[in-house]
Amino acid sequence: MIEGLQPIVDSDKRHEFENDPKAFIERIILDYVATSPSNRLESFDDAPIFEPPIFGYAAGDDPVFETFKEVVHKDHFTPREFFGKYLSEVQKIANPVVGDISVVSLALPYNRETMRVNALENEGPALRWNHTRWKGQDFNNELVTYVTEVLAALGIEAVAPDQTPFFRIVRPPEPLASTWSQRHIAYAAGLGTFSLNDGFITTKGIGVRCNSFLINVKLEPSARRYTDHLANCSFYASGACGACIDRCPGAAITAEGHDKLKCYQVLFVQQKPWIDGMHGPGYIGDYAGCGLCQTGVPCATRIPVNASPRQIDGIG
Ligand code: B12
Ligand code: SF4
Ligand code: SF4
Repeated sequence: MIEGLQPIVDSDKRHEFENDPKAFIERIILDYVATSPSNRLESFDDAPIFEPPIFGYAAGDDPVFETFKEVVHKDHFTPREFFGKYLSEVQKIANPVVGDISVVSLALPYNRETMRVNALENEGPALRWNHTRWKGQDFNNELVTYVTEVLAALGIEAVAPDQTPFFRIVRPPEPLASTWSQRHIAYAAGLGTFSLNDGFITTKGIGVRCNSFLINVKLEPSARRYTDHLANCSFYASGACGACIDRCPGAAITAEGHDKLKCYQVLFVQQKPWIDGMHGPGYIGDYAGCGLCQTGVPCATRIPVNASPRQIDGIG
């Protein structure tokens, strides 16, 4: 706990947390995902947006976070940098003494029917995928806010980096990136690897959205059960596949990888007619959401069989 904070504590819940912090965190998140009306597609029979998430953990001082300044962006924060900045600039604690920090990462699988209907599309996203993109991210934001508030009420400091003013998406003309890349965080926390199309493949597949928060408590890190950052993709693991190349309506994916600028053009220009109502009413958000490379592909809902994840802990 941070020096100088005055928690208002529910002692039973605090005890439950101290007894098994991971079990407590997972329980409150799974309950929220199961019961929150915000995790519902109200235009689609109130179906859940997300299935129950999977969880991964990383130590805040894992050296892999330093490497993200090179492989993501020079301004990408380490967990310790973020926590320190949050405590001093948001909580206004002078010279905070921060002890152990852990990273909690979640991957929330899309509802199976959403995956099915988007797989039937070839030029732009299904309406249900579009609602999932925007309402799903609203839910993700609400979820981490809820979790950090529950923890704060127990006197445990926690923060979701992408909900702070320090989070920033880096946009063109700079290469697209951010100061807290959820997929790199998920990689560090053992949840999966990247792929030919840059998408993140977990044991629940590539059809997931990622989320994370930091907590001022030591938690046992998860093993990284892969040899490198591309191991879950068949294209790199065995030379097979490449199915996402044909799925992309904008030729943004080739054997050389994912062209982010082309993808950005598809989202904001090529698929604008979807937002303008040319493919039926009801599309919402700043862009329609595409995701064709994440549906109708062998990695959509699992690690594909001919990828070769192996148990090598701590490599990365
Ligand atoms: C900017 C952004 C975009 C940009 C750029 C995407 C990109 N590849 O970075 C654009 C507009 C193109 C985009 C498109 C989409 N996005 Co987007 N986007 C983001 C955002 C806001 C930041 C991403 C970021 O920081 N990228 C950093 C760069 C550097 O990542 P990168 O180039 O992929 O990283 C490579 C290097 O690091 C390299 N590498 C080299 N050496 C090493 C060594 C190591 C150890 C490692 C780990 C890596 C590595 O490997 C990586 C893969 O090639 C995140 C939200 C967030 N806060 O994270 C969502 C996010 C990435 N988007 C998401 C989604 C779903 C989409 C879309 C489907 C649209 C939609 N419906 O939302 C498409 C899919 C595009 C695709 N094929 O991946 C999801 C991804 C889910 C998943 N399973 O992968 C995220 C995580 C949002 C979320 N909360 O879940 N997005
Ligand atoms: S469709 Fe195939 S090549 Fe593309 S990301 Fe998935 S496993 Fe890799
Ligand atoms: S999100 Fe759409 S445009 Fe972008 S790479 Fe995937 S299929 Fe192509």
